[in-house]
This record gives sequence, C-alpha cells and structure tokens, in this order.
Amino acid sequence: MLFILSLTVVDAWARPGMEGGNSAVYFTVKNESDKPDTLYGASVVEDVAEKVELHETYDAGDGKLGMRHVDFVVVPAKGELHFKPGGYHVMLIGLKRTLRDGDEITLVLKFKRAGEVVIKNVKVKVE
Ligand SMILES: [Cu+2]
Repeated sequence: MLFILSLTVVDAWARPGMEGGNSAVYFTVKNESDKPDTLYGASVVEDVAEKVELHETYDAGDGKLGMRHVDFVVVPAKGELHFKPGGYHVMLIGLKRTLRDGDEITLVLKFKRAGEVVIKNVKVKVE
C-alpha cells in the first residue's frame, strides 16, 4: 500500500539561548490532506534541553504576555498551522548548552495520523 505523507514542515528555526535558560522553536505545518491531524508532542534529537514542551503565548492582561503548556494543537484539513513568535512555540526548557546563532538542531514532531516527522538542520538564529 502506498503511503503518502500529507504533512510538510517548513521554515523551522530556533532562538538563541544561554545554557541554563530557555529557547523556542518555530515552524509552519502544511496539511495537504482532507483530514485534520493533531500535533501532540515534540523532542530534539540532540540532548540540548531538560524538557521540550508545546506552548502557547496568551494575553495575560495589562499589556503582558504569558505562556502555558498545551497538550496538543490541531492542524486543520487542507490548512496550515503556524508556530511563531507571540503564538504557539516548542519550548526548550533548561538548556544544557548555549545555542548560538548558526547552530543547528534536529526537531521531531509527533502527530496522531502522520506519526513522527523529523526536521533536520533547524537553524538557530536571531529573529
Ligand atoms: Cu514557552
């Protein structure tokens, strides 16, 4: 049986961060399929962070932004899901080493339907 990968992940990048601090990874998921999919987890192949979580940024009032862990995010059918500054992001918590401009990491995204999608050469860069 022919398996067609209906999800593609493009424009992935990560913020620089100091050892002991945090970083965030951003990307766009494109879903060519006529069925939605669900992103429910992420990891980084290189051992760079204590924890990797799906987060969203929200309006905490008084002009402040907060962020919180989310268990999953739906990718709409025939649509796109954007992880971007001020919105959803993959949070790298407790960096084990400093991530510098030009470094590269390998991101793994876990989807209910598409399974694990590996994104190589995710560049660390300043926004
Ligand atoms: Cu976060």
